[in-house]
Formats: sequence, structure tokens, C-alpha cells
Amino acid sequence: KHLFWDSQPVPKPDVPIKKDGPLHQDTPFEKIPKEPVEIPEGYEWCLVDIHNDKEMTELYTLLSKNYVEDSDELFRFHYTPEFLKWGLNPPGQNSNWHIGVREKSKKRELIGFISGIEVEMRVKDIKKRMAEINFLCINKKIRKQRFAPILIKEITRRINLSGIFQAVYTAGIQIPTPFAICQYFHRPLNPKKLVDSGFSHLPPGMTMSRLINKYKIISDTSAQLPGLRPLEERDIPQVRKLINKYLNSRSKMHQVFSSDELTKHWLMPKNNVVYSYVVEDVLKLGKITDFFSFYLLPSTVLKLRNSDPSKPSPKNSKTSSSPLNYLINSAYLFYYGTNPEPAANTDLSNSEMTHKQMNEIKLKDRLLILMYNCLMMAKRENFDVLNCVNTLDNGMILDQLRFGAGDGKLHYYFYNYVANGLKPSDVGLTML
Ligand code: EN5
Repeated sequence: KHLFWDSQPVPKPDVPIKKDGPLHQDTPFEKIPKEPVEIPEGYEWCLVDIHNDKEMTELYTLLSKNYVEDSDELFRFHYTPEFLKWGLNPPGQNSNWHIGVREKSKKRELIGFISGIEVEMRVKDIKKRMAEINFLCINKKIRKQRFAPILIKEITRRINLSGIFQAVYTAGIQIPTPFAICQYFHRPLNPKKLVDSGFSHLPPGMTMSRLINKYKIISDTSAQLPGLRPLEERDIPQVRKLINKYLNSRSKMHQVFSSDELTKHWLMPKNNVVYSYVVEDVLKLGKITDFFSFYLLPSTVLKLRNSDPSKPSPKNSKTSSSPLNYLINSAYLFYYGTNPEPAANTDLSNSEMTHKQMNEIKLKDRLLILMYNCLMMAKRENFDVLNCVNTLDNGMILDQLRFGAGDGKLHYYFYNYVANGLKPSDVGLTML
């Protein structure tokens, strides 16, 4: 059934592998092919230059017409050119890993793409340089021609030539073999627009005004954390420490924020791309106690159910107006961290509760406040919904903050690596 994946260094479903670690040893440089993988007649390899606006527009167009959709083909991810430039350009990235396929015709249309960036990962007790693979996309008109395996083999070859033999990637679909299967959750901020677009439904017996009330975000100063403000460059060293410490103690696989430069790239606020906030201690000015971030990833509404196509489409702030060209502005929870006050050395010997349990409760209380503030900031920036998966500590806050399960799943994979027994809450890596 999975002819390609059967030939690849990934675990076989139903064949447990006892030991964690690589599936095969590193290939010596001499044994790695120096020529590109062969490509079908009529097509050629190219690089997509992310600093060239014309080529970025081509990539943006390919993805906005052909990339990931939900299972009912109602919505499609709409990554913007600014977003793609950010996502593909972290410090130290390799331009050789932005691989395109073009038709050999006069138009030389871009019909395929795959990308990798280098990340330092920690998986349990092992630190390893890996490639993070994303944005694999083939034009719909040549699906079924088996281009994906060719793109995967070619990027693997180029990554191997750089001395890297492991990769991490995510997908909505299940292939052999995920190490974690996570669930998407959604927190409506603009419930009326979500219902109008078919993103969510008015539950039976519910009125629109009651729905709006259910998802109202109180954003007066009494609800807002004192000291909450956008992340600034001077905060980067502290935020880097905070995020590494948080991920280290709360997850078993995550990216290491190995330099200030890298941290700055991923977290400094960029309008319409990434939004980051810190909580500055009001008593010790300059000291950062918490932070959170989210990114903008709109989805195109592909079809409108239960609506008269002759009627004008819903009009909304951040959207364009033609009927089948309007967007849901989704915020995706990105990185966050908090520096919990160590629990006071209370004598718990007569209590049912352990220190560990007490610390978990304190952490949950803090995260609820922090994530409510996250919802406030996303609402203020006019987002329609805040999305996340149940990785890391997200599971602690979903119910109370009125997130609901979506119909999508996110599967996490390693290439040429095994890590047994990871639960969604052990996963600390968030991909774009
Ligand atoms: C790239 N490295 O399925 C990998 N999205 O739930 C990318 N559903 O938006 C992998 N079907 O549930 C991406 N609304 C994998 C995800 C692909 C996209 C996808 C799902 C995630 C999604 C929405 C729309 C469903 C439309 C019909 C959904 C319900 C929201 C509702 C709000 C109120 C509380 C209950 C839930």
C-alpha cells in the first residue's frame, strides 16, 4: 500500500522497535550521490530564491492553489509571501534546501516544491541536528504522477550531503509511522464569521447572540495581566532562557533555541506574520516572567454551503470581497513559557497532595491566565479564531478557555529516527 515508504528508513506500522535512535548509520560522504535524483521527461529541478519577489510570488501561488485542505475541501491554507520568507529564512538556513520543480515548457511553470531548514532538536536525552521538512506541494494537475517521492529523495540527498541524516515533519494525513498523533483545537473569536463561512456550526438550540456571548473576550484592564506588552529586542536573551528552560522541563522533544539570533528570528513581532508578548514583572522592571506567541495563517474559504451564490459574500475586515476569495484569519498558538514561582516549602506530609501535584496546579492556573491574555491579544488584532494542537501543556487549558476539538489531526514524524512512547503532551516542537 505504501510502496515508497516501505523503502524508506521509517518504522513499519505494527513492528515495534525496541531501541530509540537512528534506523541506519550515517552514510559516508563518498557514498552519497553527487547528481540530482532523476526527474520525469519534461520537468526540471530549480531552486526557489526566497529573496526574489517574483519567485516568492510563484511559490505563494503554487501553495495557495494546491496546498493543504481540510477533509471536506472547504478550506485551504493561505500562507502569505511575507510568512513564507520568514519561515524559510532562519539564520544559517541552506538556500539549497528550497527545492522546486518546473515544467520545461516556455512558461517554466513552478509545479512542485519541498523545503527544509536546519534545527537543533532535543529528543529525550539526545541532542541532534535535524532537518525540519515543510511545504511539500505538487500542483493538483499532476498529482498521481508520483512526484512527492522524487522530491523527498532529492531533499534527503542534499541534506545528507550536509552531514545530516535525520528529519522531523508533520502531516494531516497518516503515513508510516507517526510517533505522536495530535488533535487540533479551535477557540472562536469571531463566531458569526466562523458560522457564516462553514468553519463551525450553530449548535442545535443555540442562537447566534448566545453563541457570540459564549465566546466573548473580556479585555478590560482588570482581566489583563499587569506588565503585558509586545516582545522587544532587549527581552530576547531572557526569553531565550525562559523558552529553553520551559521546553526542557515540560517536553521530551523540542527545538533548542541555540542562539539569541535564532530566538529573535522566530519570536520578534512581525506584522501579519508573528505576534509575541511578554509579561514584565511590575516590581522588578526588566524581568520577564512569561511570554507567548502566535502566528497568522489564513485559510481560503473554497465553497460556501447553505448560501445563495447570487448574494454578496460576508464582508470582513482583513478579507477581500469576491465570493470565493475570502479568508478566515486564524491565529496559531506558537511558543510560550512561564517561569513558575517554586512552590513554597509548605509541609505537605499530612496532605493528600505531593509537591509535584501542587506545582502542576500552580502551573495550570498561570497558563489559564496567560492563554486568556493570548486570546485577548489575538482578538485585539482582529483574528477570527485561535488554533492549537494538544501538544505540550495545551491540554491543561483547552476546556476552561472554551476551545473545541476540530475535525483535523496533526501527525508528527521522524525520518531515520525512533523515539518510543511519546504522548502529544511530550511534544514541544511547533511547526509552521
Ligand atoms: C505541514 N507541515 O484539517 C502539515 N484543519 O481541525 C500541515 N477544521 O480547520 C498539516 N471539515 O474543525 C495540516 N471547525 C493538517 C490540518 C489540515 C487542515 C484541517 C482542521 C483542524 C480544521 C475546522 C473546519 C472544518 C470544516 C469541515 C473545524 C470546527 C470548529 C469548532 C469551533 C467551536 C468549537 C468546536 C469546534
